[in-house]
Amino acid sequence: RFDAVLFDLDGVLADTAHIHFAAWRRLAEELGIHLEPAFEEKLKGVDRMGSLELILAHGGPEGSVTRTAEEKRVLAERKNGYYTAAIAEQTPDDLLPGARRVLEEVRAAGLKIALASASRNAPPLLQQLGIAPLIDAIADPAAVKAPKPAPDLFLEAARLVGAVPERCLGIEDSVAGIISIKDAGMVAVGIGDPTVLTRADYVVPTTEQFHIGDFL
Ligand code: B16
Ligand code: MG
Repeated sequence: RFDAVLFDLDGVLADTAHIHFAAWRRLAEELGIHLEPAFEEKLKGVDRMGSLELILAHGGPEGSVTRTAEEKRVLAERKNGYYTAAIAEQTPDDLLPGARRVLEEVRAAGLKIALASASRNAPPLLQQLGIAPLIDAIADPAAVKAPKPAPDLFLEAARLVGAVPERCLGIEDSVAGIISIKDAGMVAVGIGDPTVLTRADYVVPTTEQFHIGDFL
């Protein structure tokens, strides 16, 4: 029934949301903007410039409009420096429980594996986590027109492994990501809360509860 499984990264294979958030919080504080812990949820699955816009808007209505595109690029680059320094410390112990087993089971079942992450830092992070050899292709978010919730990144991931959308299973923890998968014409597995991930075809609470055998 399936030829490929397309994985999101943050929230599915690794728990990098809190690392992203710590980096954004540091930048925000430098700008005099306070981010309460609940803000972390708002940034999940949102790409880099989209996240910056949400944070600037949180600081006040003038935060975004008074800055030029170049100033915003510099701010996003500063946050990325904090983030890349932190992920350089990641090790295979930082994989989410079950992540490595899931990848190995999908491979053993003879299916292709592609990554569909909004993160431009995915390649070095996969190396740090020791799972790069288990992944056949990484869709480059810079190479697609529209970020999640558009279907582009998942369609690109499918294309890279030569699979048609109808025969792809997409796995995501964010609402935006589930919308991408469904609008790409794929079957969606949500990782998290079924009352939040309402468009997913199936939902499991954590990666640990996902078994490819249930879908074959
Ligand atoms: P970067 P995912 C997303 O990863 C994160 O959830 C989101 O918080 C982050 O802003 C985005 O990647 C872009 O990351 O700044 O490294 O390019 O869930 O799509 O794997
Ligand atoms: Mg995610």
